[in-house]
Amino acid sequence: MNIIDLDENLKVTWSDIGHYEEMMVNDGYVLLKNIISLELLNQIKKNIHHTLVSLGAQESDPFTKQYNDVIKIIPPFTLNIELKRHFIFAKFPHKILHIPLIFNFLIRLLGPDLAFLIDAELPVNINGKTDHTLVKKFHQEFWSGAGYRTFVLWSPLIFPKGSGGLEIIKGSHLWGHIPHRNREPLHIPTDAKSVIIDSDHHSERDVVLFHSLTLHRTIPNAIDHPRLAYATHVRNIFEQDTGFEIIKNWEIFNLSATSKIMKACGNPHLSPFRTLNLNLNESSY
Ligand SMILES: O=C(O)CCC(=O)C(=O)O
Ligand SMILES: [Fe+2]
Repeated sequence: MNIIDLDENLKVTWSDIGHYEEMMVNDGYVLLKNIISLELLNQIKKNIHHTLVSLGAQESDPFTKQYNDVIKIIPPFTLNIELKRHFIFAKFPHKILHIPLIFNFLIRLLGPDLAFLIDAELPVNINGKTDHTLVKKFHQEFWSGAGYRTFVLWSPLIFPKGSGGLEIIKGSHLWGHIPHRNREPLHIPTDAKSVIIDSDHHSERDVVLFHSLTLHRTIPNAIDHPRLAYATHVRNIFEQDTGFEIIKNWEIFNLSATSKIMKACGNPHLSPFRTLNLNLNESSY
């Protein structure tokens, strides 16, 4: 399995990243173990807690009770959009995407001009719910409009033991666009190698990066505690659209030096001396 344990890899070099790049090319995914710090995870959980309380949950209840109470009034899919908006407003995607190993790996994969998908989800997995929006069958993100030069970041933020997880088909990104109907593949080779990223063996601090052609699905939740993940897509803003990127919302989280120079110039007419006497470090250009 493509496991990189941050605790054992505190010092990550550019050549280590080359090794992860090879894993991505060969297997279509890389699992980064314990990459989210406990501190960041706690901040995220606090944010989710505050949102649930603002939507009517009791302050002193544990997450499961809070979540189950709120979904009596707001359906999970809608509630998760609300949770996601607060999560983005608190800049958690930026914090996760700027974790040095994740950030440097994404730059290695895609180049430095990077944006993440705002419309992406906080997918929840609840015992007994079989709705296809909550328990996803094997799929490629490409089927839903992700370009084939896009990567997915999946991070199980609330991941109690027994709550399922994500199943990935190793190497399936190299099968190209897999024929499908009604959100599932028409055929999967019998010798396909499945990789299980479940809560019995993985932690809330793990992150999986995978290619938009990598086949994956939800592992159903067998316990009464909901599982909540964060999933987003990352692309290079200068890439030609190879999917339906144009109809989705993106937020830039890093610019190359070349793009910073463009931004400082302000417009493609390169208006002379627009930045005269301006300290670029103190302004947003
Ligand atoms: O978390 C899940 O249940 C599945 C999420 C998913 O399909 C994705 O992140 O692309
Ligand atoms: Fe997916």
